[in-house]
Amino acid sequence: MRHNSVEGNKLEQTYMMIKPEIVAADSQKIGEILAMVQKNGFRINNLALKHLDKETVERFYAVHKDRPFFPDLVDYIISGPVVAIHLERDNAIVKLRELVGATNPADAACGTIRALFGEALSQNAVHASDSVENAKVELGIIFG
Ligand code: 3AN
Repeated sequence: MRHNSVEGNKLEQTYMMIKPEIVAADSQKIGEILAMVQKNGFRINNLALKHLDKETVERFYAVHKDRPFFPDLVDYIISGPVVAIHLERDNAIVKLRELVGATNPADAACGTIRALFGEALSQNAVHASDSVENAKVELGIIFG
């Protein structure tokens, strides 16, 4: 594990995904979200506009496969292109989850990405990995 100069702060990788409703809405929203990410000290290691296929999204959300919302979640993510982003900074997992806010935009803290851009629990603007291990799996699925 690499460490940066601040003791105790681990340099981590994470996966962020701007979801289809934002990409379809207008490109200004993508720019605003990327600016928030960069202002918060994240480095963009890889970024791509991708229209994911069903099999990839089913693997990506495999942890939710028995949940009632799984079919709708998969259909929604494949409904249009997403912006797939590989990010890096110290404590990236926690820092990005803070910046993104709670899963339900209605519960997301003021100024977070989901509070600003999310529309509903099922259309919450962005995805952010919830652990170092899951980030590694998700980055592998999306970027190979
Ligand atoms: P997070 O993205 O905050 O880690 P997860 O992993 O619990 O949240 O959920 C993955 C995605 O599934 C969420 N981003 C959300 O779009 C959707 N989701 C989660 N719970 C529900 C639910 N009860 N009804 C509909 N969609 C949900």
